[in-house]
Amino acid sequence: MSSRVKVVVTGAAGQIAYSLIPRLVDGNTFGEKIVDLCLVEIPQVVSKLEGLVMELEDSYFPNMGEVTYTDNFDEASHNADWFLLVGSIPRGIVYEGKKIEERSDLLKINGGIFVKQGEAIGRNGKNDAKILVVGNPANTNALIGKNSAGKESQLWMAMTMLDSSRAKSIISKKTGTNVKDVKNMIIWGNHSPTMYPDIENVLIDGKLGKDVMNDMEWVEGHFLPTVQQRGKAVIDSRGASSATSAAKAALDTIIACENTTEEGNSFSAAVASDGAYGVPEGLICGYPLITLSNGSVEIKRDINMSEFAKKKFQISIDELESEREAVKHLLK
Ligand code: NAX
Repeated sequence: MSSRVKVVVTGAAGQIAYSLIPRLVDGNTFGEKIVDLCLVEIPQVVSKLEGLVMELEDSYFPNMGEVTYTDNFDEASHNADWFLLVGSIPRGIVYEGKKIEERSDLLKINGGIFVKQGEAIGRNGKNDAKILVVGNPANTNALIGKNSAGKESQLWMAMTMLDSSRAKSIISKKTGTNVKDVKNMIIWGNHSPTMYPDIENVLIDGKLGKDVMNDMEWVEGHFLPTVQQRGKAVIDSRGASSATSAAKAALDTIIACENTTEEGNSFSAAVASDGAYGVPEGLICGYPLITLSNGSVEIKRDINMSEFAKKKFQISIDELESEREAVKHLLK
């Protein structure tokens, strides 16, 4: 295993990145490996990264390798092991005089970015590169990027770890269990309010959720809407989208991919469907994932879904299909 890892981060002057980047080099995420960072921003703000690099240098990170910054993604992408695609226009901000709240607007604005970035990753990234799309609409941005990259050996993911962590927190509060004992928290579908957080297959202190959390009124009336709308609730309160929790979720996704998954557990991210669980092929869909001891990341395939769960999941699959339809002109 290489003792160095190169990580490219887009949106590096944004609020998620400010919380994320220092923790990529603090020795917790990649262990003892030396981490080379390449930070990417748009030309209008790229100069701000000079200050961030100064702060990184001033922070005493023994595992930090070479740190560079650029507004040229193509240049940044050479031989990278990890791509954290955070850069995009977030919900809630005013863009060209209009407040961006609808997914359709986000799709339009952000879709184009991911064609170019995908092509560069396919051409220049390592053959076994892992790509985590955080920028919304994350699943469909990843679909566009993966399609443009055209390299099956690279793993494209869209982030649903934050949704999974939010769901774990609610369950832990409800049951008085520490979050670390809430496992196998699956987020099915899209990173959007249609996602289905699987309350039946989650393991709470080793017990199946369906045996512990059987108050369906609470599940439907509180649990599902709270997880599904949590992003909006944070925006309404902070006036900005989730940042430190999103950064932690990105780090947790990397850690989950870099380490073998323990028996019975899984982690959440959206990856391309190969038809698993009846999802149309190619859609970037939230699944339970496991990392095998040889390092490969796979969909966990032995989850039983109730009719209730399947119905909820289908709503999100339908949304992913309609998003794919909306960006079909960007797909090769
Ligand atoms: P910020 O607006 O603070 O930062 C975004 C940064 O991206 C800006 O500095 C901007 O200049 C840069 N950028 C835009 N286009 C770029 C490009 N083509 N190349 C490089 N950089 C580019 O947003 P922030 O709060 O950091 O959020 C970033 C994205 O994460 C948003 O799309 C947001 O919606 C999304 N989120 C995704 C979450 C998830 O769970 N998947 C949760 C949190 C967050 O809502």
